[in-house]
Amino acid sequence: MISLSSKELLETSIKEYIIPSEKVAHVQVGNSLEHALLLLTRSGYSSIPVLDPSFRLHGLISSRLITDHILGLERFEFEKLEERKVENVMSTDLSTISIDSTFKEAFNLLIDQPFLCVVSSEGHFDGIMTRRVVLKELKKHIYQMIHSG
Ligand code: 4BW
Repeated sequence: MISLSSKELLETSIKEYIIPSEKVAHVQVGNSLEHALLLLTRSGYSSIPVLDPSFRLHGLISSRLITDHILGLERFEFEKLEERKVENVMSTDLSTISIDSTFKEAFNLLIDQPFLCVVSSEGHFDGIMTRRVVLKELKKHIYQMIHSG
């Protein structure tokens, strides 16, 4: 196996590490909060992308954002789950990377976020890069350094 130096690893493209869009659980613009909550619960993920039919990224929706939104003064207003759409509640404040980004760029951003959306310059959603993938690669790299040193 070819062993990369730490500098080489940081400069590696993220291309081979991304989870492709077809494997990413997501909701579509226009979906109700109820649909999003069902998908979040079934998939087990706490936050997922909101896309349109052309696979353009609009934001992220999470169980936390949904429960906060339906929380009334003394009760959960469950009727809002059916009435409201994901685009009214999703977060749009997100950092994205491109498929040509380096491991180093992703690594820095993944310190504060569990995953990053990979988006092309035309706004097409290509997939996600997760913290887990980065940790796995770092673990492999550290073990290789220990065993070669
Ligand atoms: O259903 C799950 N399957 C597996 N294999 N692992 C899971 C699952 N749910 C959670 N996990 C684990 C992962 O290690 O818990 C971590 C935190 O999950 P999260 O954030 O809070 O739901 C997971 O870490 P990760 O793989 O580094 O993923 C980071 C975040 O990326 C997840 C989730 O918001 C998003 N994500 C990951 N894979 C996804 C996805 N979103 C949609 N579709 C996917 N395939």
